[in-house]
Amino acid sequence: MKKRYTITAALPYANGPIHIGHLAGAYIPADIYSRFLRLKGNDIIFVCGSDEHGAAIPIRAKKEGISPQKIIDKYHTIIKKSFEDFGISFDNYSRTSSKTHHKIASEFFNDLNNKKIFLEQESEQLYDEKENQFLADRYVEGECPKCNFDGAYGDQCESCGSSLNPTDLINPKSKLSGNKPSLKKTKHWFLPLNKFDNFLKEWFLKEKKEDWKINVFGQVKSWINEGLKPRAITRDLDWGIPVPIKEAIGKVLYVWFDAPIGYISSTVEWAEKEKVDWKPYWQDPNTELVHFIGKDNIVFHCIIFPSILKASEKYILPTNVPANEFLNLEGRKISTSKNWAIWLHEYMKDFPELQDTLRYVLTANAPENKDNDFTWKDFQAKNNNELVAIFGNFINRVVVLTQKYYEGKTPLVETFTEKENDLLDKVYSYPEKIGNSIEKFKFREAINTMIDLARIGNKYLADEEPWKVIKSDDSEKVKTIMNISIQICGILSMVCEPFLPNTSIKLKKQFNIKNTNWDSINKNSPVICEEIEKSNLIFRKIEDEEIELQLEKLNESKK
Ligand code: B3M
Ligand code: ZN
Repeated sequence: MKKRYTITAALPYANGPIHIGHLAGAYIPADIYSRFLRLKGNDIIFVCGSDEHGAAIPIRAKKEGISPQKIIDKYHTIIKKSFEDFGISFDNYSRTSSKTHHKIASEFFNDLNNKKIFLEQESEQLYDEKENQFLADRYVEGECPKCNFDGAYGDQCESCGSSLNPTDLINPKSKLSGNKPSLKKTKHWFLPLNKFDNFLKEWFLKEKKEDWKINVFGQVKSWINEGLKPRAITRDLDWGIPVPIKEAIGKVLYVWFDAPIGYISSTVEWAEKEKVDWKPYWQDPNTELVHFIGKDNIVFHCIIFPSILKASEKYILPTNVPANEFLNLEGRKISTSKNWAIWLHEYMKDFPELQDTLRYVLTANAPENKDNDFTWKDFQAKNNNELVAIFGNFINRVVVLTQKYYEGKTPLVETFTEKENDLLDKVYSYPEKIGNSIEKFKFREAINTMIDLARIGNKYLADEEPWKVIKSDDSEKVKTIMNISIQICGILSMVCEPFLPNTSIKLKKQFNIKNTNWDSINKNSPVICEEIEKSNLIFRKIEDEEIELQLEKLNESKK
């Protein structure tokens, strides 16, 4: 049955370029899911955009000695380009500095404020005497009171994922002056999460058990059970969306209040361009809303944003939040400040035609249920032993042999033996098998199943040895072998699309495949090529020297 889906991927902060951890955590899984659902003929919108508020931006601006506006313009452009390079198929990629977003976020605040949802409260907040500034969120770092990680931000510990208030930090330090902050009184607007306790217990704990990932469910459950406290949703900062009421002059909305609303603004922007109504995507209870994020964003997407949506009374709640764990790099935590990362724009310079290889490796090795490690050696091995030796080799043999024996045309076969029919049944069951894994957010399983299909094809050719049979003059047998092999290539060209979009384009062109629906290739309408195009290999081997170079580059940043 066709359904409507609103799919979102975390809005990256426009305070730096993006790296492989970002791709693996949210964007590749979201893209696989979106591409698959589109190919199944569903009505889907896949939205994202740059997160351009919050302390992260002015902090970076200060570091680079340019204005916050220049920072967001610079990184928004770089990030957007990286997503295009890696084939992330957003229907809209927006930015939270847009007029539309400022308007929609302000309306959200006003609506909830009019409904008297917020708590207004004076409290003592951390203040940097030297810089004359309150120290919100990332302006302050200290020890996490929950896990003792030294380097937790004022609003969040990236190590254990807890959401914090700046005053919770042990030994806080100003990121501006390095000084120990003092306390100063200021008024803020709070979202009383404690009052959403019943709602969250009802909506989350009761309804959501079965189909949510255990890593996500467990975290959220323990936060709800620990008891939630009010969270300030305004800040004393000079960068952000001004709080749209008179009593709050000089204050801005907390970035985590406005950023998730950015998903809605991005949808509105898309709908205006497409001249369609955005509302069904956010307000029709039949729509499935799915947020793809990294684990450090769980609390915001499973507790805070749903409470905001609930309070607004008009919006649907997420059906699922399939958050990933973290990807490490060569055994160490990826770190922007330590330059321990593989930046996508740099990868593109070194491997300009290997986007699908990176997508493949990051999916096959995705940190789906636990943190995982990316190593350059594994990257090379997966490319050479799986993409080249299995997938690419199979396709290439089929193309070359069909050219050689039948001038690129699929040989027609009248009847298949029982054994051959069994094999055909088996290979045609793969789209459904792969689809089932994708629907369950098991992308590793899905991509392994895809490679298994190529493995079956490869083994079939190796076992049947058409190059020997042809010499024995059994031309009917050779026709059958090549016909079946071409059918497997057809299935592969379709099922690889969510994972390897560039490869899929090449294969569909090569095998002259016009249909673009996941279910259009089946046993009753197999791929029969009139003309298989000769073409270059679809994958290429990665040499040891290329990997050495990458390792050297990475080790440079250790110094
Ligand atoms: N800007 C990403 C991060 O935590 C954050 C996500 C917003 S999603 C609404 O790096
Ligand atoms: Zn912690």
